Amino acid sequence: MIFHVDLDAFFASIEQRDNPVLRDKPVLVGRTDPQGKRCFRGVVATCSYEARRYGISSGMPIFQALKLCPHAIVVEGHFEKYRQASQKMYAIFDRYTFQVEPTGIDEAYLSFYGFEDFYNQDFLGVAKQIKNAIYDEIGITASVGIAKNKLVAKMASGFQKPDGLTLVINGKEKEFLNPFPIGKLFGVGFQTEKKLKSLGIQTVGDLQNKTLSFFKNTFGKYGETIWAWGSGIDERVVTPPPPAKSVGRSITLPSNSDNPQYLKATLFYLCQKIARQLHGDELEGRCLTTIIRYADFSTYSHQKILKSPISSAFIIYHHAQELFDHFWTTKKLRLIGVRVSHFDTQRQLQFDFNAKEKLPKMEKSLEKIREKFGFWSIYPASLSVVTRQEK
Ligand code: TTP
Ligand code: MG
Repeated sequence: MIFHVDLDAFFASIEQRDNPVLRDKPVLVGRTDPQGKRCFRGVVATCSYEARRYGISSGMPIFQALKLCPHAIVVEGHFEKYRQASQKMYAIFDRYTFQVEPTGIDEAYLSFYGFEDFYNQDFLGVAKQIKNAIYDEIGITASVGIAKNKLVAKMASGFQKPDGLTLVINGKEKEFLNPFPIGKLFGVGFQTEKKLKSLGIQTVGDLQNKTLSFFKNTFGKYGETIWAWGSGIDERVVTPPPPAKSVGRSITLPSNSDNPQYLKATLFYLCQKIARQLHGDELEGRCLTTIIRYADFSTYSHQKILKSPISSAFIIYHHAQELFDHFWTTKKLRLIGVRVSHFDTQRQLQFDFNAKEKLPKMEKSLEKIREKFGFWSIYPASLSVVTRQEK
């Protein structure tokens, strides 16, 4: 089975969570840039479900929204909070399956193929647990759609929003999609909707009554996909993203600066952010890069290859600062960044030699392994020099 999980009115729900005055009220969140620095109050990024009752939706100019609902409360977004909530959501998913495909800051596909016995086929139960965990740990509601493929799961998660839970039983995909207006079918944009309607196709059911060749002839390859999706057929698999190749952070300074103290404090701040992610993802990197952009936009990056992989904020900062001191010309900067890359794929186990009482036990275990597989089957890395000569 596949789940599609989508947080409800995400940005607005977080604002309502943190400010009781906003609860149960029509709330509009102004568009925020991803760094959370400036808020564009011109357009609605999202709005609470109380506001949606007035016909307000994402992307609508705020002045227009306020005409529909004059008592709506407009708030600025707080991107850092949304990022944290999103991270928590993904951490919850990881507890239930490792097959997670993120599709946005507040939504993802989760695959449970291979987990049928593990969860006793009780996917409604799993979905309820995930919804409860999101509510308890993040403080907002989510909607979940469950189906045998991505398309139907996605349509199901939106079916009973907010706080929805919809399971489409195997074999009932076509029936479930039948009544949806054609414009609501995932993959159908505004232009296609117009064209489909002009052909007399108002609902997904109307699409299902047409043949595949009709769609192929009218829309080409895209038509095949739309026809298949409308018929509840979707072969796409849930694909987790490839592992990160680097972890980096940069910041455009609020105003250009040549104050070394301030610049280094910013550098240290970035290193702490990077370390948090590296620790969370259990990564260590051997290459450190600093990026500096001067007021005239000229940009330089400098790299340093390290003897051993690093993930600690203090050590990242130690090397970043060294590079920075070496290359910065003391002219004003507008951007500063740090990146750690070249991750170690094989992490070495560290024996804790300080725990002396454990040593005899550990050595006895080593001896047992050697009795069975020979001395060189297991040895401290420091012996590799010997092995090269003796083996
Ligand atoms: P969505 O999941 O599309 O919307 P939503 O969570 O607000 O509402 P729903 O209950 O229908 O899922 O997007 C997630 C967040 O992304 C949303 O809260 C705000 C942001 N966003 C924008 O900034 N601009 C946009 O145009 C859209 C659609 C979303
Ligand atoms: Mg959402």
